[in-house]
Amino acid sequence: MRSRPRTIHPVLLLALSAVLGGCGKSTPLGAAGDAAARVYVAPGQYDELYAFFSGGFSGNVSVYGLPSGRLLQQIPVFSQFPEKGYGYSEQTKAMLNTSYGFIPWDDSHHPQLSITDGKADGRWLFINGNNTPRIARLDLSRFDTDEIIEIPNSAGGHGSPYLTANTEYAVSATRFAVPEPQQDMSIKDGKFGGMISFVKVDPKSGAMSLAFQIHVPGYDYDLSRSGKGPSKDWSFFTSYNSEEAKTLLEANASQKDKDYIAAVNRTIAVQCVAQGKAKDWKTPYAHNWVGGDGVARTEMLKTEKVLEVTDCPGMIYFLPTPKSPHGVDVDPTGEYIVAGGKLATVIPVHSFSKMVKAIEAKAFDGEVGGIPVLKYDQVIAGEVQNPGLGPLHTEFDGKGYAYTSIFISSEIVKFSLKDFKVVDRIPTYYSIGHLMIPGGDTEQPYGKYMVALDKITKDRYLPTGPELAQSAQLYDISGDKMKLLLDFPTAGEPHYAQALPASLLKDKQLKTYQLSQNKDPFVTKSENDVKVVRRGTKVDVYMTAIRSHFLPDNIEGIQVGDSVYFHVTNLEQDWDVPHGFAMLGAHNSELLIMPGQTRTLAWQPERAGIFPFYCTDFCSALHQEMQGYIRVSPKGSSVKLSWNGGAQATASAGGGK
Ligand code: K7E
Ligand code: CUA
Repeated sequence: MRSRPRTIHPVLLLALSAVLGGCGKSTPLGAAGDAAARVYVAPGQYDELYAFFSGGFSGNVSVYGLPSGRLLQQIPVFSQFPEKGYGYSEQTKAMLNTSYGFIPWDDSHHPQLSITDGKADGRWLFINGNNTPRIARLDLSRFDTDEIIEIPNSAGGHGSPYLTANTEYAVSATRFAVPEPQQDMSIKDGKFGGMISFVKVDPKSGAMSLAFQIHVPGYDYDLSRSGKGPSKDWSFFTSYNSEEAKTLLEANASQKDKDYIAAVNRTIAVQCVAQGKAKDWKTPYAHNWVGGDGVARTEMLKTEKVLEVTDCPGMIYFLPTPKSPHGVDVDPTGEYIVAGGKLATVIPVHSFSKMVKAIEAKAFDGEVGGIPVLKYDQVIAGEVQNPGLGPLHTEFDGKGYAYTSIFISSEIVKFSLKDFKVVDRIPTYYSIGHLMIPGGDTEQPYGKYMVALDKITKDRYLPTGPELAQSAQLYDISGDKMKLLLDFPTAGEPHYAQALPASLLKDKQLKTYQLSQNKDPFVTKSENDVKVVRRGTKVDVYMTAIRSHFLPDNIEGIQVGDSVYFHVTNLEQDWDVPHGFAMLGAHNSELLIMPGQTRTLAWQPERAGIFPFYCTDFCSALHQEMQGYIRVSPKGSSVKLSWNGGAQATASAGGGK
């Protein structure tokens, strides 16, 4: 959630204002005495971990080194990103296609590293788009978005893209109940529904495909985690608003003492689908991916397999959970399912083994929407007393302790999974949402560090107008007591993050694209091959870039009303030598072209004149000389098409033959 205090119960607002009301300076800094030494990574030295942060409403992912907190990279995912030409170049535009058309923005919350044998394998990063529900897959040898699949029959893909224990599936749950399937109906009187989706991940290629969906009651499904070890067949989804309120949810969705965690047995669901128990629904959705030619394409799909809960007994149960739960997190052993009830006074911890017994014994408190409700006292392992106000998310250190973020009272509590007693607590600055322990959601936490992802920074940094920095904090969790090490601002609003040891990624980074392997349909592999081709009003410019010139760099015979495509191939085969390309007056961003890669900028000249273009990336001592001109003549002009460079050059333009 973009957690302004508006989601909070009025009574708790008082407590909130007590925390945030002043400017918070009364809280001592509380950093560890040796904090500076613990986070100092000397110039030229590498960090110990890569950390991937969601950008929230930036729609992207940012990459930091830990423990230094140094920003290493921003990876565009759901939002156009002019710095890299992402969503602007012809090769990348299709990544942002949806059934609603081209959507150049989303709200990304939950990065998930691919997992093999219970721990991060360094292959892919998945992340959800909330607003127009989507899941993206990024390749971690290139730090690039390779695939985005839209989730149909969904509104608000928040509980996503949480992975199953071996990356078999990524899941998604509808945050907003809507008519299922979508149709015109009264908001007040209409019966809305929810949808839980399972997206299959190909174990070799990572390619995603929608496997099946489960039509569930119209609550707000919030977050998810899948089981591990003994619980690996199960996925858990929190829901709130079991009141099914349609208006003023802050009060109307907070009536009941308990909402539900939905426990879904994936194996039974898969069997039901195989037995033909799912129905075909017809909601269009887009699947976008980068092909072997480096060009993104879109397939519009039309059919999804939807299971009704009553058609697949044993597939889904409800665990009553106080109160308006947000996070649901499964410990490394797969036994404990920890919920974060935003308005709850305790942290409820469910037991997987008790849940299985309760299902066998049919210990139900009736059912809702065809889903059996398990008896709370038959599934609860324990309740953490006095955790603080507004527990949200929990991660684990693999040594028997859980760490829960507490939003309203701005702190993290550490509790023992043996007796559910709080053993330590430490302030955050301020209003923590998620927290992250590297590997802390896997079977083998890396431990050592913990990161708080904060909503509000107030007085922590130099003020910057009405909007202040978003922020994260790094803690040392290697000892009994948590210790604050570092504050660092983040790009975008960090909801969640994941981290893994640098050794898993640093030696497998792609350094250049092989020019000889470039299969872009408009590649130019040598300066001999540069050319300009007109077909009617469409003009294709086959251009090359190498330190420190473009070819051709003079083109005449372009006319107002043409559609000009600059297909620029970077001929460099050295690491870290991208070239840029930008054109005066283009309704577009720059291109940023990696070594060996081709990128295309579309340009519609609107007036006659001489238009310069240039390289935007400071690539060499003569970077400022890396420029050229296009002559644009009025429509119907007799100026002949000509250019310089290349075996077929017909250039009469300056510098031509
Ligand atoms: Cu708690 Cu969107 Cu995971 Cu924000 S979410 S905090
Ligand atoms: Cu190429 Cu600057």
